[in-house]
Amino acid sequence: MKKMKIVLGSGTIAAALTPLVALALTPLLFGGAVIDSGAVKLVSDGTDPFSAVVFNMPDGTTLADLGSLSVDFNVTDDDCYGGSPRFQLRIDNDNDGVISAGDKNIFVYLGPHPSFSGCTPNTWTPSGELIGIAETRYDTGQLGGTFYDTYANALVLAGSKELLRVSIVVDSNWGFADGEQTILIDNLNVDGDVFDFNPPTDKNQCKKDGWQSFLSPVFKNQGDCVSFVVSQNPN
Ligand SMILES: [Ca+2]
Ligand SMILES: [Ca+2]
Ligand SMILES: [Ca+2]
Repeated sequence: MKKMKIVLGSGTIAAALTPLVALALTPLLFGGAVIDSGAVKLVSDGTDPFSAVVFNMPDGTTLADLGSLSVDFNVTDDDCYGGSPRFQLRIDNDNDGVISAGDKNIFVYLGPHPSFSGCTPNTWTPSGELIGIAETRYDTGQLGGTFYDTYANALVLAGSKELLRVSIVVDSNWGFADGEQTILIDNLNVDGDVFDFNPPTDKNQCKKDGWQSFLSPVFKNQGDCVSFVVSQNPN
């Protein structure tokens, strides 16, 4: 569920006047991640063993606040393996409000349960909604839980803790003879913000900080984004 901070004035209807526009999340490419034909190509190899798309979550977001999480993925080389690909939920376990050494991760594995390997190659596969599922895809080992855990128990262990960062990770180059694993991702949904990694086609996509969410091309500001849309749609 999106967090909306509503400050109630004393006996007034201040809340009704507060614009209820949550800022869009901004995806950050990490390691060998690149935009490729309107998707993100996550490569794990000798150069970049760990590739990811990373979202720093708004201050005060708890694990329980995360209302949706899903992605379409396509294993192009070689397979799902060794817990890759996965979502990685960074929990502020030391309660200091920032990324620090005392944090812990919950992992949410993709691919066929329970091995999380044997993915169908060169095929777009939807993860389905991962929030609220009963399937034991949540690895809460770092928080004192188990490798095969449920969403419900992840909430028991850390639901009220701050969720600092959501990442989708590919890092199993070590598991393959050629030392390389490649997975494409698209239509990534993090807490209701859906990223299709396509360029903007409408000026409205540039507004309300929307310009910050585009990775190919990258924009300097809203005006830069609007100019791009206009240039692509001269009529
Ligand atoms: Ca911390
Ligand atoms: Ca390979
Ligand atoms: Ca796309």
